[in-house]
Amino acid sequence: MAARSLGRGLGRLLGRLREGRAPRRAASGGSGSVPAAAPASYQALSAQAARDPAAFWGPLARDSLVWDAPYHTVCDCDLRGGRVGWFLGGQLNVSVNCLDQHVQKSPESIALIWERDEPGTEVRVTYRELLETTCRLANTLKRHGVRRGDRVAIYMPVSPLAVASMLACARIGAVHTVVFAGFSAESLAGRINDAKCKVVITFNQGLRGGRVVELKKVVDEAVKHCPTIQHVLVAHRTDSKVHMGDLDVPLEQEMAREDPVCTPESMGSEDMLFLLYTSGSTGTPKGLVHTQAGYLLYAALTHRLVFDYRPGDIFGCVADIGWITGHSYVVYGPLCNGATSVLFESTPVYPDAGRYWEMVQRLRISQFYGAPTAVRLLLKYGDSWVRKYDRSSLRTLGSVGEPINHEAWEWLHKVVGESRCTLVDTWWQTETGGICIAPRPSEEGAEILPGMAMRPFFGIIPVLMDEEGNVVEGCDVSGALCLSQAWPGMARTIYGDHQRFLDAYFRAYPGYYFTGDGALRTQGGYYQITGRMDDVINISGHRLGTAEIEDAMAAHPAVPETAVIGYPHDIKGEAAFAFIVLKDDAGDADVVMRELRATVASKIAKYAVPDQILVVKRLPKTRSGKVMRRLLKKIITGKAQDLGDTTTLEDPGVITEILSTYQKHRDKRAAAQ
Ligand code: 7RM
Repeated sequence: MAARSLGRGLGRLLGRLREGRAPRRAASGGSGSVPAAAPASYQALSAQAARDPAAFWGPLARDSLVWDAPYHTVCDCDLRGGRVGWFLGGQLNVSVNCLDQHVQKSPESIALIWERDEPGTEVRVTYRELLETTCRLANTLKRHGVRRGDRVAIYMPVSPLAVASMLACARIGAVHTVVFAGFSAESLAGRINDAKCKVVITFNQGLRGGRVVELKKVVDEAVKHCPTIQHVLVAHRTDSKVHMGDLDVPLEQEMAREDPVCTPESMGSEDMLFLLYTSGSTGTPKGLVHTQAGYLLYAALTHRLVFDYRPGDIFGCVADIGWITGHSYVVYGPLCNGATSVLFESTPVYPDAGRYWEMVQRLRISQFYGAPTAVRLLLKYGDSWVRKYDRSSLRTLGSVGEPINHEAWEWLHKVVGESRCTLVDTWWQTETGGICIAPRPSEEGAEILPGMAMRPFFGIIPVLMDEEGNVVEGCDVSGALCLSQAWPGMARTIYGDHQRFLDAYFRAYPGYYFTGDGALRTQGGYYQITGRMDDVINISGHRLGTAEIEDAMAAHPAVPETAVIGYPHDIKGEAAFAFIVLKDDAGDADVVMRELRATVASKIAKYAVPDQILVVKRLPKTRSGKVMRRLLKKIITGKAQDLGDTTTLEDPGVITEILSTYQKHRDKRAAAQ
């Protein structure tokens, strides 16, 4: 179901954007450009959203969301002060928008297809069923003391109950914080404590790639250190009986006793909807706050227009709900649009490398949205795993989370999409709430260039900055990517630390939101993201601060100093390289390294474990004692002959020392392969 009747003029324009893209031209590989013969709808809308955001977003919000009370002010934003507010005075409930409005019209339409780990055992959930489950869960939360404004942690893999948990929080005005179920007990505890959660919802166990994941055990370990937790609600994914302690509540049993109806709380547009933790270049992960109306509208509209979602489509985003992609494009965007959303529990290679495409064939998926890291992995297995299955249902392919290299883009486009599907490389962040730069929407049939996010969404105004903080104009230029105008989906603050929010995003370039990424503006005014400019790395699409890995390793008594650097990796996109200094009495270095790997896995998560660890005598430091990671990066990426300015080094001799240690390490690794 598309958004309800859109504002008259806008509705017509947006309608034109979706309709009659008749000769569905394949995205050109950069060579022959496709003429943009269509009406100037994308440009007209972009111009309007830039010129008068209130006139653009106001009618859209009014007409495409279900409100309890109308807003009186569309937009009260001042990026100079980091102040963002949308649809002030308005009242609504997000779960009503995602469930009740569709149940009223077509209760038996399918909301979710749970693609379980075991292929061929998918479960379909109708909008009516999902509403009922959500209400029972909401009532269970209430019975266990959860009130409007309270925080609830969700430590669950992708599943209908996880989605119902999110929506149940939304229904009663509680704030969810989903923690990716691959995070360690310590990471989970850190997030629960920062958010002061009252309740955590989990499963006895998870199943992924045929393996059992002991979720409840991780939660048990975490909540020992979480004084605010009053209850642990435990659902069952497997038959295994887990130990139930004082805090534990059997979820399904409790839900069965509850009323399947729950009156929704009427929430203010700017009340908190959820917190989601993400890594920055310094400190512990930050809990970004997203609010109700603006977030929902932005997720729903981008879902509809970037992916060309149409009623009846089966939307397949394979992201985990522990990341923002899962929030916006597995749950909130698709459900607000009344779509059928696929919940993918498994891995791209289980039981074999054909899993995605076998699923596409079996479920008749129309849009497939995934991460480049999986594409790079799958293309190594060869084309036959793809060609074996019928992909004729696919219309749009999407990529997210990290830059997509040329080879992966071409493979996805030509082999998976048979050069027939539109491929959208979508750039956005936890902070932005939804897609900000992507090849669609656009003028009808407009060209798509490989490896490029390309066009800003409506209301997104990208600006490039040079090192002095001046705006860089023109084409074929690069700079720090900033956005100069507020949009409804953006995060409002960092939970409990608004100053950190201002410092992280609004201080470097006053009056602008700074993304942390660098970008290139090409001929034609397209944007290509070049990567992070800070100490954030991206391992298999998982965002991680190098400082977090360093902090975890610093817990080891034999390791006084570390420096972690990201470097390019064939499949993961980036991997972590750790330089460590050992104490004189550290003992066997191999033992220490093994312990360090285990420490990082238990303090953060397995994916955060460095691929390479190198013992050095000392780190390159400035006279004021700062580690010059820039130089280490040059060394491990083979650019040691071009180190740039090294005059601030306390002792320039350290470079030759580390370089020779590194070269020995590299040669040894090469010989071992
Ligand atoms: C959605 C998501 C955000 C960071 C971002 C970038 C990188 C994301 C792309 C990309 C190049 C893309 N949220 N990134 N998408 N880089 N092209 N299409 O990933 O908060 O977890 O990460 O990811 O560096 O700042 S996130």
